[in-house]
Amino acid sequence: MGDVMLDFEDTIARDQRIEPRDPMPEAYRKTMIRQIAQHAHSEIIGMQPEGEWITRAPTLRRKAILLAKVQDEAGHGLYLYSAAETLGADRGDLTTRLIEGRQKYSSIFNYPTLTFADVGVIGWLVDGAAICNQVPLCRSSYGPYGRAMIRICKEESFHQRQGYELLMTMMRGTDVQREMVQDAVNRWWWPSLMMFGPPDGDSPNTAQSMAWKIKRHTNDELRQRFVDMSVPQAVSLGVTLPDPALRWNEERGHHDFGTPDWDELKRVISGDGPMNAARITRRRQAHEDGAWVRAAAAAHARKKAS
Ligand code: FAQ
Repeated sequence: MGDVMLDFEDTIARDQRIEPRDPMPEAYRKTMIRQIAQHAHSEIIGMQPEGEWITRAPTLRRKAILLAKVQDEAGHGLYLYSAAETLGADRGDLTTRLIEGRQKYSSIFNYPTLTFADVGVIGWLVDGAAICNQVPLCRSSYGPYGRAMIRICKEESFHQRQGYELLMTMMRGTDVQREMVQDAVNRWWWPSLMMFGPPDGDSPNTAQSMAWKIKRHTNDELRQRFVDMSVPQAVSLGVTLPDPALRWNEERGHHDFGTPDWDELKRVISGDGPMNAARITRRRQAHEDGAWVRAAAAAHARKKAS
């Protein structure tokens, strides 16, 4: 066991990847499964808020773009479940944990999408925050996770740009369209900041995950990076970010900003957000609807093996 730990620590110290068959401490394996599963569930549940607008997209072009984006999120979920399987997790078990409320997914997907402007704002802010968080994860110490993240980030970048382009189009439209965009920004800004997790002083996992080089930056560092990145984009778009405390701090070389409502984050994480119940009910229903496909695939596999 001593040697196992030494090999592992040495690989981490040399900034090399841990691969599925490499020795690893049980706590590292558990942490990786937790983070990857939460991430996979987020991609799958994350199809719902925008998916609700596929049948109501304003043009054929917007509908085709939205369909492709939502399908990409499904693909991300599948790569990530595969990455979790390399650590010995069982995909069926992970899904059961999700639909029984025993495993988390990102708080952001528990807010409603009220107008089509929400589709643009999710692309701009939610995919923007996801990229900010996930680009450093391409260098995460667990090989299959880091490699999955490279492709995911490329697709998320495209998603972010399509959201921004949709919003630019709406901002060039009518007063009502501009109001829709501003209203969506007002509703999604603070939940987007919460995607980065609790503040560093209140994050039980950050120190160990940084030591293991799973996470490369703390939650607060990435949140700051996201704010700094979003402010000039908001100016170009012509929208106001709903934070009276937001201002450039010359000394720090960063924007100062207000404090998110951390009690709201705790409520949403613990299942008490505006759309938690609806999201899980829908996921459970989809899982039940797919039972015949899983049974058919298993029967086919048995037949081929015999
Ligand atoms: N919501 O000690 P920390 C996307 C949990 S994908 C819910 O800071 P950690 C693509 C956390 O799991 C979005 N739970 O934990 C898309 C931990 O749980 P525990 C998802 C949260 O792991 C776009 C506890 O609180 N992205 O958006 C949240 O070091 C558009 C304590 O927190 C990822 O999953 C939260 N916001 O850091 C799809 C990225 N924050 O230990 C569709 C990978 C924290 O009680 C449309 N994950 N928790 O079981 C990560 O980078 C990290 O896991 C963090 C949390 C940063 C999320």
